[in-house]
Amino acid sequence: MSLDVNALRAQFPVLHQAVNGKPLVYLDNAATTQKPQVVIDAVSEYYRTVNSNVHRAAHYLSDHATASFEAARADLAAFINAAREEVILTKGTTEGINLVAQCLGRERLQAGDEILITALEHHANIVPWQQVCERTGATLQVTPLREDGSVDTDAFHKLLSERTRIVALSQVSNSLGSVTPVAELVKAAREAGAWTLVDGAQAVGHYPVDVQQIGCDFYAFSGHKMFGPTGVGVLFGRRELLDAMPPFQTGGEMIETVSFEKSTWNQLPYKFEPGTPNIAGVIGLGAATRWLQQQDRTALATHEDALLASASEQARAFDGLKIIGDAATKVGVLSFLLDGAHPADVGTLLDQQGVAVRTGHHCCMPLMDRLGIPGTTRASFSIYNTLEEVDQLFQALHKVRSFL
Ligand code: C6P
Repeated sequence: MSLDVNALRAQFPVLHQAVNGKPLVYLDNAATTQKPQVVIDAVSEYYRTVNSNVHRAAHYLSDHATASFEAARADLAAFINAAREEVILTKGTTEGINLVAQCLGRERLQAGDEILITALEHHANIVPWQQVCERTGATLQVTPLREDGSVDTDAFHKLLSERTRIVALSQVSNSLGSVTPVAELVKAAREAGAWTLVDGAQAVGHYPVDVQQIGCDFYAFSGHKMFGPTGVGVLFGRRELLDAMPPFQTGGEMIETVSFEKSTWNQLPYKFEPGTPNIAGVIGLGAATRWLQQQDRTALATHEDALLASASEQARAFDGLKIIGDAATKVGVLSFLLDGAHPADVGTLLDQQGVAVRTGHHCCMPLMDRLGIPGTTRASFSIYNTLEEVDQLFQALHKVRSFL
């Protein structure tokens, strides 16, 4: 069944506006996706009807808020095929990775150990591991990319050794769109005896994710990249590992008992959820999850593939445009450079025509260094974008070229 994109777009209020006097063409979906009305309603409904704290239920409102909050966790668990107590509610991908780096990396690694990442990682999947290395004496190994911007899996297998204790990989690159075969690499890493973390920030909004099928120990993602609110996300972790790890932050909620002499920790997942959580955000993310599950995911993926195929074809035919990252398997992202133009200027001139893109290093400075470029202009697509919008991007780019 083909997708009714207009019916889908009608559910996203923010898309229906003019920007700089032009209809908005929102192509910055890798930074954050827009929110459907059901998510906006779920957040405002919580504040309008049951606002109260969770897990402290001595009254009706708190009971209801707790039920909605925990229902969201159950939906998120089903969404990625995990057990409920393995779903830690976080602020987002960044916090999830920091949690693992701090509670596993810093605790268990020592000099001589290695952490293996790839050259296309976002800063969120580099800097926390660098910190682990600084504190423990471990070293960071970086898998290079092939010419087309995909992870060089042969090099990965060569870098993997008995010294590798942690492997941390993005499933989808935010700056190039390359898809990494994480299940294959995770399997090899586990056979080598390493713990594995997958950064799913750019994957969850594009296709179904099954952490059992990937086989990873940890999987981190952000709600705002899958049509949910900002400031909320998930860290999936294998129960036995989470059980064995010390807490991340301490305070209320995450304890079982506290005395002035000693404290003991709450059961999973609460051991890793100190303080009052982002209750409205979690409830909104639950609504986003249910909404996404109700869509025809195959039709959405086919539509997104068509958007990227059209964008790539027009990019290849565009004089003076160089695509940065042309891997055979890509989702959602067209990164490029225009001859003689700085990406920031291209972004500004596109914005003047109502086209929203991101420019710069996309929080991947080491990758840009390796590519020898200051950054790119990045158009990133989502399910509600249309083929006409892809055409509008290129019409706007023709104007940009004539201005420059
Ligand atoms: N990338 C982008 O424009 P947070 O900020 O915690 O929700 O997500 C961090 C993050 C981690 N990994 C990857 C692969 C990401 O793409 C991101 C966020 C955005 O590309 C904002 S920098």
